[in-house]
Amino acid sequence: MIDTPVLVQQASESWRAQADVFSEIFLVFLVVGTAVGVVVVAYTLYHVYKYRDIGSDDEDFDAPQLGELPTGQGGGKSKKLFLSFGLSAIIVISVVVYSYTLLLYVEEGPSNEIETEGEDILTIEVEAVQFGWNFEYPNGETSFNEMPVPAGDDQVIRLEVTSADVWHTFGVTEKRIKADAIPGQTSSTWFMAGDAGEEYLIECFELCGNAHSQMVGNIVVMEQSEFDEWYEGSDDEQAATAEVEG
Ligand SMILES: [Cu+2]
Repeated sequence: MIDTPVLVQQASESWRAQADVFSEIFLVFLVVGTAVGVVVVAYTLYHVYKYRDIGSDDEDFDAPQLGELPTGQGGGKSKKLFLSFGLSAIIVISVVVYSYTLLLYVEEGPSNEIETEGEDILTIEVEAVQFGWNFEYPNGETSFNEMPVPAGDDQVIRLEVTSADVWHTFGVTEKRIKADAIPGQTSSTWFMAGDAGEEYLIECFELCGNAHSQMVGNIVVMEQSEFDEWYEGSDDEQAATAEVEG
């Protein structure tokens, strides 16, 4: 029913987006929960029908009284009890192990092994301020409220999130990511960039002041070439702006 080792194996082969992991957990819980529900309700209804009051004066029928515990009738009952407890335990433990394994994966994120190979990981420092988002890239490039990232299904974006003033929370619903932004501390999260041309809404998820609701930004997924142009070219732009201003 639930094959955890295979899932872990898939996870290590290519990094799955957090959003996919959470969708899968939701689907598995929906299916398992529905299946258990259908069995329990069907079994209950069957007994409601089987033991209904048909008005017969069957002398053998020993109707249970209020507060009376059911008595065992031979080996059949204890077998049933054992089976139902056993099945419940197997289902519950499988689901716990399965979701815990996936949550560990989400928590850990792309491994250091990949990072040292320099493979497709871009780390962006996120600094929350009242009221907006500062992004700083490895080459010192900065951006406010717009987070350009290069596209790619295997492009991992790692975020190191902190705050310059009060507590905020960096969150992107569509990517299923959320990280506290706390002054003097760093929390990390990550996501897969995905397709070019997409934009994802960044919101502050922690009430942080009177313009909290306007504390929004965008992840802008660009083609690699477009991103490189922005990434390498905007120094000139800044210099140009500085010249004009100066
Ligand atoms: Cu905020």
